[in-house]
Amino acid sequence: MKLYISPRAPNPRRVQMFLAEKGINDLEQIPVDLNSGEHRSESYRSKSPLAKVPALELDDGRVLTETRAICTYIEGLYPEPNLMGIDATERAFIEMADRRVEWYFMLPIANCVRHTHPGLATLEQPQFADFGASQGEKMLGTAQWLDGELAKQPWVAGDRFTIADITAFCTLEFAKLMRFKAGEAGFVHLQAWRDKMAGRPSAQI
Ligand SMILES: N[C@@H](CCC(=O)N[C@@H](CS)C(=O)NCC(=O)O)C(=O)O
Repeated sequence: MKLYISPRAPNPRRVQMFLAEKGINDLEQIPVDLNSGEHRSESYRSKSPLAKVPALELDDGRVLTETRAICTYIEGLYPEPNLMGIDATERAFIEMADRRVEWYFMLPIANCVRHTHPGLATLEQPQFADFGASQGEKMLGTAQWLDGELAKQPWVAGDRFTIADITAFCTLEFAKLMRFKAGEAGFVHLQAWRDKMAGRPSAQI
């Protein structure tokens, strides 16, 4: 299998952290240069038609995209340590937390960065600065919610480390591009959790 990634991009990083947590370190990783538009090339689009990373090319040539789908596949192949839930109930609650983070935290942060940061102008055209700024405000509501969750439980989805922590951590690290730091914004529990996450070997990627 081959994993197509992009250094510093949050979604590939989610898969890279997921692999690291599973102790998988022999999967071939192929960098795709987003700045030069390599992901829009015909050859990359033949693998990922919507021109997105990450993408996982299977040994039979089929290609999986979408971070959660790739992680679901890896979890199936390498069940330990379990990161996505061991039974129907746990799987559903972890997925709920992960999707909340993805849709209501990662998406507005990505929109804010993509529409306001000059470095992202090559990816996002046209950039709508006002829309970006409003998305930056909107994500504060989710940060507040996350801060409350982490005040009462050690991890994003509850009492153990899961894929939802990986999604939230990669999102928060990406939010540095919009100069957001949880502690400075008053979210002390979110900051403490982020600092704990930053100490994991998988976070060094
Ligand atoms: N929903 C997708 C999102 C993938 C995505 O947006 N990837 C970004 C990098 S983090 C990308 O490929 N951006 C290139 C572009 O938008 O042109 C997933 O979960 O993998």
